[in-house]
Amino acid sequence: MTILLALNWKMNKTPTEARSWAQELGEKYAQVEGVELAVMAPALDLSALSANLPAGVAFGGQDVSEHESGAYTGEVSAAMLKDAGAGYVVVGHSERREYHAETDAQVAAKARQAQKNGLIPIVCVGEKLEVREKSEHVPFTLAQLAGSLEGVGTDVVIAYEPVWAIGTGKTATADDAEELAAAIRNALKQQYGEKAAGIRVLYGGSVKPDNIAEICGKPNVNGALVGGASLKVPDVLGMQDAL
Ligand code: G2H
Repeated sequence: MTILLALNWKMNKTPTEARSWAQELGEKYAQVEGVELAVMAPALDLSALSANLPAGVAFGGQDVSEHESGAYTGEVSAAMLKDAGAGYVVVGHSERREYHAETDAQVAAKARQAQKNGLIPIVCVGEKLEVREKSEHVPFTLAQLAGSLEGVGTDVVIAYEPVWAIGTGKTATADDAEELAAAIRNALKQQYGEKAAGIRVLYGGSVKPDNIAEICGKPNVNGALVGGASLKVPDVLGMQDAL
């Protein structure tokens, strides 16, 4: 299965900065066999990415409305992302769940809306520190996954991101990542049967050039969702080379 290196810029980079970043990547980038690169950017940056990213590098949004269109001020629809050239969209990132009170049902509705419009949703799940400390991280994350995949088809990517490891510099060990990736893969098999085999399970949380190889080397981890280390092109190339 192709490894997916999904770069989550979060609320960073103006369209001008996005253009420079994409041009810099274009100057230095060479496709690595078996690795797919996708830039998950603020919606306003997508046209700069569309015009300047090197061929073969995908891009997408960081959130999408659960509604098709209409009176939802401030929202961005899946059709808009698709029309801008997006291939993917992140849904249910822990920052959306935490700061915008997104529920599993909403995350599932967003993922369904994305799929309906030809986008691949990257559905994020993962536990907070207090859950991990009670050793309830596996059942918690699987319950979140089940709720977030209600009615969602197999054209989906799952990202396991333990909240305590996000942007903190604390990385889960590769074995921690594998424990959950394996549990998620099992749950996917139960939900989708044979078709689950094609679903990529990513790990996210303080991934960088010096830890990506070990994490993505685990049998059930098929890539990474990377925040902080995605902002500079040399770090991205370093991660790609390490794979
Ligand atoms: C987790 C990750 C990207 P970071 O949110 O989604 O961010 O790599 O900065 O921990």
